[in-house]
Amino acid sequence: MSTPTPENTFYVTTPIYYVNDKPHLGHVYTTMVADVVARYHRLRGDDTFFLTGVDEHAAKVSDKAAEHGLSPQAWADQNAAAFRGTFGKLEMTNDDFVRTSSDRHKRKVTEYVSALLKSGDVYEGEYVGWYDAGQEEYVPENKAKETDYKSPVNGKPLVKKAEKNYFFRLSAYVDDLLAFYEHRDQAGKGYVQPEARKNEIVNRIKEAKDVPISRTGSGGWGIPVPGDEEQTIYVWIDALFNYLTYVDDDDRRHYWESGATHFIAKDILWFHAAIWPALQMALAKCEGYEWVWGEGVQQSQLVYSHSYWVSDSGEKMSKTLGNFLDPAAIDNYVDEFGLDALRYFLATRGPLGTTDSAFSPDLFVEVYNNDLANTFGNSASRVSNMIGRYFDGSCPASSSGETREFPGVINAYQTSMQAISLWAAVIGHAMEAVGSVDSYIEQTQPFKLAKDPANLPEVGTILYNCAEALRIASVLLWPFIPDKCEAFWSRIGFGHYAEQLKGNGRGDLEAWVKWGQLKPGTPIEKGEALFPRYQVEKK
Ligand code: ME8
Repeated sequence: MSTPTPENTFYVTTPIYYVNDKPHLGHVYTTMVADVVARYHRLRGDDTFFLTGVDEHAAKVSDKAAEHGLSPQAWADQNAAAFRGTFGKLEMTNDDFVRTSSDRHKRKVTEYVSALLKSGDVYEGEYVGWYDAGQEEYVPENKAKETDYKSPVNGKPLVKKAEKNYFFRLSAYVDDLLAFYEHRDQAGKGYVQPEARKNEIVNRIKEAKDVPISRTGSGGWGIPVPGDEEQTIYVWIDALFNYLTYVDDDDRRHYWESGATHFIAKDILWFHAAIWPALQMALAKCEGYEWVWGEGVQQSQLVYSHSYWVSDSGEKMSKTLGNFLDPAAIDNYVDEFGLDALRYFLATRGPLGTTDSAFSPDLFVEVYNNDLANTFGNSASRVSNMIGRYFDGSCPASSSGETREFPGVINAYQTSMQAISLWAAVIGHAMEAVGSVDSYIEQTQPFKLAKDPANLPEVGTILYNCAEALRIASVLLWPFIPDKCEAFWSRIGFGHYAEQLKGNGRGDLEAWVKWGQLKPGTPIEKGEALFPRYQVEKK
């Protein structure tokens, strides 16, 4: 095996989701995007690790558990199973599944916080704030001012209260964070993507103060501050460390060292853009943890922060608003159109950039018919039908022996995938190879030529070229629509691609997109339409 380098090792993560409730489209979306990217890297042959999971120690989890008369752990178990189940059904290829209540995670977080206490970057202090006694919570200064220092819930005066707390010395890392951002910008690979989100973060970093990282009164739900059982580590600090706890062992540490790609949405950018790298810098100063902030991390770690799925009326889909597509609604789409159609739609029409996307059922059908049924699905049927009719279902040979490589398409696809421009990769490039098959058929008219048996060698050349171009396109499309590509491969004698990729195995994209691998004489099965056209009922 080759030596791991940041170039051929890839680590991709999603946020770990709160288990106060079941998953919804927003969670499925981020995990799906990470899955497409992870599959692409495995297809290239990269040593890839894809991590997703759940965040359990939040107060809203124990509150919800109490409402249901369950222990926080029992409630977390139930919802963690729902997340795992949904991701499993959607064939996400995560290599592990984080649970923050696992022994592994708790043990490591305790070790990290102990080291930070020792180095002094976590210290004991006093938190002073406006306390709402009825709600048993602090109200931030700006909120308190808005309500004239009265409880927003019961109107009683808020009281100024001081409480023992542990703090993370974020203010000591302001200069290092700014230098890190600068360094990455100069190297042309910004830490925060898309670039447009960076400025607001940099301005906020300049003002950063130390942050409280513990709380009391969690009723034992959470990880205790080492040496102080009364205090629990704040859920966000516990959660951010997941990216490290699950790869902090001899077999997996090289993934961390290659620099993670963290997918998140804009709601949680501050934690990932400022607190997370500062925690890494602080930990790396502690004995035995230098590797946490090594070269590969400094050069390659990045946070990709996408926008929101919103409802038709433009509101963010969320658990609290209850306006999300829940697992049952997601299942309906999968039953009606197939899993690949959902994957394709989310990956190409989702809010990956800086604008929100509305989930519209009409657009879903339109995209399904235009992008999948009428292109890849239709071309695959046409070509295999003609091979069936004129060559008895046996792959013809190219009599001209011409080579029709697609270097432009393939390079552009690779560049787009590396830049996480999924839309450009698939619609701009991979589908271009499919489109070229359609226009080539229109130009050469094999169905007309075939009327004269003397033309069969020429028809054979045309159909060979078509089938081979579709095979190459299917390799590029696999991260997006894996099931249909695998079905297509098994029909054209390339079932071994699927075998090789099974169980998160690695492919060989460069070799697989080379022209001329389809073997004349191979039986080509017609099979059913890969994406049958969806008839919209007339109103
Ligand atoms: O924030 N559109 O968990 P969470 C797009 N536990 N993506 C959405 C979305 C929407 N409408 N709604 C949610 C937490 N998401 C913490 C994270 S990480 C160390 C701790 C996705 O359950 C998106 O990825 O609230 C967002 O960042 C995440 O779910 C928030 O999930």
